Amino acid sequence: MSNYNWQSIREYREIKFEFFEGIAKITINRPHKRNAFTPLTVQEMSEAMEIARQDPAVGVVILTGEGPDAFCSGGDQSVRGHGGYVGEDAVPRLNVLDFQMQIRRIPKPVVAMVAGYAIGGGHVLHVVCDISIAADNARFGQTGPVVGSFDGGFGASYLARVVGQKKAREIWFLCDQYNAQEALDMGLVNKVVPLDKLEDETIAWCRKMLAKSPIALRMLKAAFNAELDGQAGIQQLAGDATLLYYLSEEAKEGKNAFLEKRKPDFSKFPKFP
Ligand code: S0N
Repeated sequence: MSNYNWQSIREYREIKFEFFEGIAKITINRPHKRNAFTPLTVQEMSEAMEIARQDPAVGVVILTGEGPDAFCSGGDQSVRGHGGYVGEDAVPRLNVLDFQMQIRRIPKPVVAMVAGYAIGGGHVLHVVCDISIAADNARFGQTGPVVGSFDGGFGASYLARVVGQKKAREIWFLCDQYNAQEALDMGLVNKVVPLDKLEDETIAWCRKMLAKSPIALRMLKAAFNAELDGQAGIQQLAGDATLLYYLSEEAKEGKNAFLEKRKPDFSKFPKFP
């Protein structure tokens, strides 16, 4: 039961998508399967994340799972087929990888609110979020080498950036589970709170970020990513630089001169050292 007046943004079959005071919340709504995702779950999360990205009223996104037992237990093994997870159109997909990219690319903080299990592909989802707040009942781990899969993308390389190479290899090679305190100790989560305080704490962190300069947060997220994402990361950071340049009188002079069919006059703009 939430203490907050969440308003539904759009109805979905396998997720909930809600809004409250500048925060969009995406909730995987398959508690009977420990919030394992199907291709449809991921498709719905992708659409919701894109809506959250495009809506200027949204400053922060929370990703979570329904109920106290699981954040997400990864891909739904009962629909795993020949080459991916199979939806109603009978096409095998690994579309969660595209969703991971969306979490990294959205220029707003994404907070994983983790109660219960964050396992397999569900663990990777919290890893790629900017911030993870965990309940004291949270359990973390990878299962790929047990169930016949692996995530060699962000699930391996970014995990290693977060917890270090040795620990990341341990997590994948042994497939052990780690409790919330162990996760905090290895830098895998930002904060651990009692389960009944999880939403309050997450909202408090969101409010702190919402009170900050949105462009500063945007530039910082792009900068953190750019170091790891190579040319794609630089492209995002450079796009943000272009956004800022478009806000300047100097850039507007170029556009105005073109539209007014005159030569641009940049002489009044400073040549910073
Ligand atoms: C989460 C666990 C530890 C919870 O244990 P607990 O509390 O004892 O509950 P259970 O009784 O086990 O589960 C309750 C019901 O939920 C079903 N269920 C749970 N998880 C899944 C799941 N992932 N898929 C389908 N069903 C699930 C149970 O079957 C049970 O149902 P009933 O009551 O009907 O029997 C425990 O449940 C657990 O270990 N779950 C499996 C975790 C797991 O191995 N997940 C998959 C890991 N792999 C991925 O996520 C791959 C992700 C991916 O898409 C990918 C990405 C990049 C590259 C490759 C891949 C790739 O797929 O290969």
